[in-house]
Amino acid sequence: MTRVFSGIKPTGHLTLGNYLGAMRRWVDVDQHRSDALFCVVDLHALTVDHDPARVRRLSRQAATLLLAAGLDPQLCTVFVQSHVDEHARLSYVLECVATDGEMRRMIQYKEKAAQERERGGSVRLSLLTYPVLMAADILAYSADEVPVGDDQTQHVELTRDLALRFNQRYGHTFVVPKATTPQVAARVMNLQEPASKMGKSEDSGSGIVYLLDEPDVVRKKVMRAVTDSGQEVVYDREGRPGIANLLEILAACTGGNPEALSGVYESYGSLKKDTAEAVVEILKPVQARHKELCADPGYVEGVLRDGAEKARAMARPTVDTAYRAIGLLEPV
Ligand code: AQP
Repeated sequence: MTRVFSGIKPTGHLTLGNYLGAMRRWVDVDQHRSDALFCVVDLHALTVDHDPARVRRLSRQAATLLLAAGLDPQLCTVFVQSHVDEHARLSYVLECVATDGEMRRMIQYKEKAAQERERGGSVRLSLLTYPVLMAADILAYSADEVPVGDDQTQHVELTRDLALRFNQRYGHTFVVPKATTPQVAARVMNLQEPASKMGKSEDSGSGIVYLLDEPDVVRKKVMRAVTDSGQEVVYDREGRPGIANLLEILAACTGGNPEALSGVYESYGSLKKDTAEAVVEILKPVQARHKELCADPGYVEGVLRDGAEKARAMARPTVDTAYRAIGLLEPV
C-alpha cells in the first residue's frame, strides 16, 4: 500500500490556503487510498522568533482542526512531530549528507531569512536546516508520496536528493518519495497581495482567510479582495492575478474549473459574492466539528497519544538502519 506523509506547521492560525492546497486532499483522498500519516510539525515552528505558549496553543488548535476537517484516526495516523524523537535523530544524520550550498538555495529560506533581517532580527540556524528536518519527517516513514501545496515542492525535491545520495553512499535505506500537488488551488494567493502566497504567519490578516473566521469576516475579506481596474472576468494568472485567485478559490470550493468559470461572470462583484459564499459553505462543517472537538479535549489528546505511539513504531526501524548504515555503533 502506498505510504503518504504530510505535515502542517503551527506558525499561525490555519488558512484557506492550507485547506485547499493540502488538508482537503488528505481528508478526501489520501487517508482512504493509502497508509497515511499527518503531523503537526511543531519543531518547524521554532525556526523563527516565537512565543512558546502560542506555539503550544497553535499546535493543539492545528491538531483539532485536522480532525475537524475530517481526518479519521481509524483510517490514518495523526500526531505531533515533537512527540516522536526519531525526527530529530534522523535529521542530524541527514545533515551529514546535505550541503551548506543546498540549504542556501532554498527559496523559502531566502524569503524568510530576508523577512527576519527586515524585522531587525537574526536568522536562526534552524531556519537554514529546516528542509533537512522536513526530509527526516518524510524519510523516517518510508513515504512514497508527499501531498503538498506548490510552495513545498522544492523541499520535497531536496528530500529526494538526500535519500538518493544516502542510499548510494551507505546502502539502500530510504524510499525516494515524490511530491503530489492539487490541480486547482495549489497556491492560494493573499487576497490583498495576489502576487504573494496566502501564508498563515503573515502579519496582516486582511488578505488571509482563516479556517476559523466567522462567515461575515470571510465575506468582508473576499469582497475587499484586490482586483484590478478592468471589468471583464478572465482567467489570466499573469495579467489578472487577483481575479485568477478568486476564480481558483471558487473552482476549488465548488469542484469546478477556473477557466470555465470565468465565462460565467459579468462583473467582479458577482464573482466575489459567489466566491465568498462558496468559502463560507466549505468552512461551515469544519467550524462546527471544531467546536464539538474543543468541548472534548480528552478525545484529541487520546488521538495524539495513540498516533505518536504508532508513528514511533513505524519510524524507529528505518532510523536505526540509517544509524548503522552511516557508521554509528549499535547501543550495547
Ligand atoms: N497559500 C497556500 N496555497 C496552497 N497550499 C498551501 N499550503 C500552505 N499555504 C498554501 C500548504 O499547506 C501545507 C501545510 O503548510 P505548512 O504549515 O507546512 O507551511 P507553509 O507551506 O510554509 O505554509 P504557510 O501557511 O505559508 O506557513 P508560514 O506562513 O509559517 O510559512 C503544505 O502542504 C503547504 O504547501
